[in-house]
Amino acid sequence: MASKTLSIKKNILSANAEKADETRGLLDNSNILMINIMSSPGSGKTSLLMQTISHFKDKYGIAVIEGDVASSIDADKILSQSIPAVQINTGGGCHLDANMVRNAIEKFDLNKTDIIFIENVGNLVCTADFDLGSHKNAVILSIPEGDDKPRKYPTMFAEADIVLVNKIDVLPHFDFDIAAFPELITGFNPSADVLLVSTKTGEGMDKWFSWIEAGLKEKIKIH
Ligand SMILES: Nc1nc2c(ncn2[C@@H]2O[C@H](COP(=O)(O)OP(=O)(O)O)[C@@H](O)[C@H]2O)c(=O)[nH]1
Ligand SMILES: [Mg+2]
Repeated sequence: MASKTLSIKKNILSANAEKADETRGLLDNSNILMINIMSSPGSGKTSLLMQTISHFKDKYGIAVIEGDVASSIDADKILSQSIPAVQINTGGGCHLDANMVRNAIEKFDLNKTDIIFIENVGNLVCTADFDLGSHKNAVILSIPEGDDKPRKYPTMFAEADIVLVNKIDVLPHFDFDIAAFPELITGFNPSADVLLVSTKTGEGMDKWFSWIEAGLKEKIKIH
């Protein structure tokens, strides 16, 4: 029975990976960078996106895919900045998959798009298992969640291209060992960048913006 379950999971993941690769090809042909943002609920994904859109919207074509179990609260926030946004409701599912993302992408005008951000469903468990066709994975951990989360949810942090430690403004109120944190991440994932940010005060956000622009340049060089 266990081996049957394993083989079904393998089939689902390989069909998903195929669709994700096809999507990456489509985006590469259109010179679009797609960034998948993952974290637990409340760590600051939508806040990060709102600041990022304000910073870049006059310079780049931005589109956003919002994933949540229910509601269109986050897509409505993005739409308030006059940016194209598609809300996906998983109806209980804990992650987005490559098919859902592809259907959402079809709704955007790709000729007017340079960057697509995905706000994945909030949790640190299952989102990282599913390739969505993105080029980069950004994982947010906020200070109140505690510095032990990478050890409890290692897959998420192992899949990250960048780890953003958000809510750095509230650091004095929590026992979060910020000095040891970059080394902890390096242990899981030597190539991940670690940035300390606050979407509230703007601290560190310039480095996040530079990281995005480096990703755009890297894409143009490759294709
Ligand atoms: N103090 C502080 N609060 C923040 C920061 N970023 C987000 N928040 C707050 O955290 C809560 C959840 O943020 P949200 O962006 O909705 O998180 P999401 O669920 O990951 O999309 C909101 O009340 C935000 O105002 C930050 O850098 N500092
Ligand atoms: Mg959100």
